[in-house]
Amino acid sequence: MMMSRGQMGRRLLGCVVAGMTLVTGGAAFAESGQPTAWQYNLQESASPVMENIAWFHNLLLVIITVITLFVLALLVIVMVKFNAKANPTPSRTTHHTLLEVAWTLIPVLILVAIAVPSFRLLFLELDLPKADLTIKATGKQWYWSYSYPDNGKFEFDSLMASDKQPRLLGVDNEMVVPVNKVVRVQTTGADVIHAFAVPAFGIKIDAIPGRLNETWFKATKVGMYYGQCSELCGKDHAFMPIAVRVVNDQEFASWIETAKKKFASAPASNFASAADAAQ
Ligand SMILES: [Cu+2]
Repeated sequence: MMMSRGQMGRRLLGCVVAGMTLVTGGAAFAESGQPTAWQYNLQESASPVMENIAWFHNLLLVIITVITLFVLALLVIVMVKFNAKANPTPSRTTHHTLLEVAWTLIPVLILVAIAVPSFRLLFLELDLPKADLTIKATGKQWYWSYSYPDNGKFEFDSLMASDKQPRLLGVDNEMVVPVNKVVRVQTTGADVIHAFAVPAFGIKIDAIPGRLNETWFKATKVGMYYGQCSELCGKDHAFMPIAVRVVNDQEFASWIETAKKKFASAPASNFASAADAAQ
């Protein structure tokens, strides 16, 4: 049975909608806070910024899919209707004012429609709200050091632990933060440029020697969240993961007390001794 053009259009639209649902719903399968096997979508959001990034990503996915299908349809029409066999004597028409205005104006309007939420997202990421606590993350070859300047000023090193899961992401000392609190992360590099990135929080910021960068996140769910150094920084670049444990307020307070004692005697890590420890 032949399908009418309307039927075919509806069926095509059905396929697009089904595909979109699969892609956007795929996040539900991704385990929170870390990459999973066969993952093809973003990690599940665990901060307001990442929720906005995911929303913007899905919006762009819809827009580019519609544009791509529209262009594909035009190409197919041209190939079928206007090939030399089907259309032996081509029309010599040139210029169509309305059409030319339309294909200039419509893309401009699409870009403006994209720019508005894009700038809103940039401001959300870069305009730091009032922070509940500050953590300084220092990138070193090849591990991270975290200090808590407004919670007892202690500092500790966080090295990849090869016996811990998830593989290549587990560390000996995790960075610990309270849930639903605005955490200001200041980053710097002790030797070369590193980058502090945690996908579920939607943060990625360079850690540059001699400079203090800052970003923020508010973790909305307790749990473990993993990230990696995201700037090529030397031979063990792939082995300096970031592990963040999000806990409730009481757990955070008691962790602070333990950490103050545990890391009190630790000398402020200098490069040489830390490099020895990393061997
Ligand atoms: Cu690095």
